Amino acid sequence: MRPGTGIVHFGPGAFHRAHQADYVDRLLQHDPRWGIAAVSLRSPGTVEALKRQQGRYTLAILDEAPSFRTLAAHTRFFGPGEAESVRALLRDPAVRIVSSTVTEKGYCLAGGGSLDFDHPDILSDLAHPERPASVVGWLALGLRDRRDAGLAPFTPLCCDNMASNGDKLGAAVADYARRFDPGLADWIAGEAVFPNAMVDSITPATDDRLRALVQAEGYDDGIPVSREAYAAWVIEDVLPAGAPNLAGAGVVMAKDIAAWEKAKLRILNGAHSTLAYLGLLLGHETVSDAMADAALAGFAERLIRCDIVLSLAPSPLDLETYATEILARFRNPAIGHKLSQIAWDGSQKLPYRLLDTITVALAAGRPVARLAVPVAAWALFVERQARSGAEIVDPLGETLARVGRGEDAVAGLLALRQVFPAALAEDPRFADAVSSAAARMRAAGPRAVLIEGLGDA
Ligand code: CS2
Repeated sequence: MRPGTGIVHFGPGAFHRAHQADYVDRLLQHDPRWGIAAVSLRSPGTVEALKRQQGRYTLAILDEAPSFRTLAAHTRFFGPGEAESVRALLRDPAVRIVSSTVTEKGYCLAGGGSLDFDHPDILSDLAHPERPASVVGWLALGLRDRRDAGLAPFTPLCCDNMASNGDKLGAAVADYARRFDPGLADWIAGEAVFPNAMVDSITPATDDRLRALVQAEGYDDGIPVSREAYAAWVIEDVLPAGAPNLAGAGVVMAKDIAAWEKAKLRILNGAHSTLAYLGLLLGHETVSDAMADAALAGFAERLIRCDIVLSLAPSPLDLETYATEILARFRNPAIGHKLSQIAWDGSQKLPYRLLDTITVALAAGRPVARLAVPVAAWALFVERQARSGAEIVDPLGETLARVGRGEDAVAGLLALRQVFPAALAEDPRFADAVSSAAARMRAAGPRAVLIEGLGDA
């Protein structure tokens, strides 16, 4: 039976197609109502290719022995210029979930996590709410149409790496709606749920190496994706009646997902960003290369076990085992996960990945010298890119380049309130630790600082 379309997804990039689509592909074996409509309103490439391949593409699982599967979870495809069809679909009562992977920056949030009303997309959406550019604008428009048609809301499901991602999205959509339709804001706040969700699977960007590997297996595929074998998806158990049975497809539905979400963001993503900035300064290319560098791998492990895990206690999870598994996943040589990919969008990633941990440590009166090292490494990375004229892929890219070229890049970066809240940046224990780590890295090199960081408890 041909699957129906019950999910609309904004941002069908590699992560969505390797992770969520794999769960939905399994779900469809039992319940054909939940096919995904892929929406990419800015870049046509992926949706056009998906359309050409009737929604089928190869998922390569790269672990000890590679394996390959064909996924077919997507039923409809919308690119730029198809906004009216997307709007009609969001009004379809069969659509119950509207999910998104648009990266942290795609939600147009200001430092602190609430909607940035000065963001150009939000300004444009407020001027033309019927022609939204942002996901926030789309969700509000779709929910408005549902309300006007007397329908129940769909459930927006954020699948990006932000702490309390559903709460943040819900507040952003309601705050946005309040500017032009307070009744809609109240209806959204009263009727719609925005589940928090933790997503996890290491998914490198598709490159020629993957295309060749898939081709050698006999698949003629322009848009394969790859990931490690490990995958997890934990969703706050608040989906309304009539939602798909995601638990039946391997999703963990949990009452309180904060512990999972924090552990994943601070341990896995925090260590990933640490490996990325330090690894790039040391001349490494991939995560597994960085993990093969004993000083760097040792530092990352020490940071996790002595600093990050403490920020998560008490936790219902077995964090030591979780940390061991993550370190093993980072060593997977079959995944060529580029450090430069992880280094993107540092201004958006640092707060959830490292600064939250630092805030907890400071509140508990613990030292933050080691935790300051990756923050200093980010600053030196920005400085290096800026001074060599290399691109800084980040929504604050131009600002970072200007500050990075300035006389005191570290102080200039710490002054960016979009990244470092005043309470943190103005705490001398933090500011001094970052400046001193940066100064030691400049004087003795990053490796010497990593080795020092292994020494003290
Ligand atoms: C990575 C993540 O690119 C990055 O910044 O840290 O995409 C990471 O691979 C995933 O969150 C793993 O679940």
